[in-house]
Amino acid sequence: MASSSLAGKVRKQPISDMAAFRTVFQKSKHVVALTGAGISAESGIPTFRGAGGLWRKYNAQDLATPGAFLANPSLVWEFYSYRRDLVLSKKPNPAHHALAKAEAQLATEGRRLVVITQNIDELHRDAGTKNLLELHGTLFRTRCTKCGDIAENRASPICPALAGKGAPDPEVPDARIPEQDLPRCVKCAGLLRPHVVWFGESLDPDVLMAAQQELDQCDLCLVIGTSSVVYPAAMFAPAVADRGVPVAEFNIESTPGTENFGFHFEGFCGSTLPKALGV
Ligand code: BJW
Ligand code: ZN
Repeated sequence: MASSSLAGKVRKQPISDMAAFRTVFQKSKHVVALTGAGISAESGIPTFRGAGGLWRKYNAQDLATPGAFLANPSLVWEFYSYRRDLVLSKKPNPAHHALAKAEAQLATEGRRLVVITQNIDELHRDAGTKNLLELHGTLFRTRCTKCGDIAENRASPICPALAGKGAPDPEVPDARIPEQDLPRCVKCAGLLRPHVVWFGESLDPDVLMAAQQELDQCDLCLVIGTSSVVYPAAMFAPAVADRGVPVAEFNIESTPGTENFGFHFEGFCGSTLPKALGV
């Protein structure tokens, strides 16, 4: 294993030895898989950053803020309405299935695999993952901005005014839907918003605590398809590595987290992950 000096610390370069990883995996009793947008890329869902991260002329991360919703709820609803419809037409891919199969297989041996995802597309659930923590919420729940009611919602369109709206092409004009015609609460008629976690908002403390417990107890961590730049998720795997637990990254490129991890498997996770998990 090669070493490098970085900011005064001697770091080992991650290795991509699948046989060595398999040995670690077979001995592990409690595996945490931390996933991001890259795991759904092969299902046809754009990632948040990079080439797929533009919707019309906007960066996805500029729309995923409470300020953007306050300033222009119509625009933000168009963005989420588009993504809801897109996701409803997509299916889990071999990487989602590999995690679900591995979870079921490990369970028969008294071992545990849990998925902690930053994704809001529910594709892990669709693949059959049971041990699932969704850090950033889901596209298919709404929350009332007035009374706080949280409700499941898979309607397409979510309201008549959003029918046919939300096209991603840069030349499409914003729909400028009046607020009273946007999704409204059935209990109090307040304006609904997607029940997701935007920048500057706190994560659900119960979900965060449950994730922390899994991370504290795991003896192997997989980091799959995330750019590892959004906190608090970005600090989870480095903290696990700091306590000497093996961490394996699956990504098409290096990330700011890579140098912290023992294994790095470069490539499409729909190919690398099933091999790594032997499913
Ligand atoms: C493949 C592949 C293939 C492609 N196979 N791989 C500490 C320091 C600095 C800042 C902060 C900090 N703590 C908090 C902050 C502020 C902020 C933050 O992190 N900012 C950073 C950007 C600097 N965090 C927050 O505000 C969080 N709240 C919080 O911490 O509250 C307390 C607090 C607030 C403020 C200050 C301090 C404390 C909330 C974060 C919520 C993030 N929400 C979003 C939107 C959700 C709804 C929606 O989707 O619309 O979540 S942002 C967006 O990023 C989304 C994603 O879940 C998240 C992570 O993105 P992800 O999944 O990594 O996707 P990409 O696109 O970035 O990467 C894809 C990867 O896949 C790439 O690496 C590709 O290479 C790879 N890939 N195809 C394998 N086939
Ligand atoms: Zn309400």
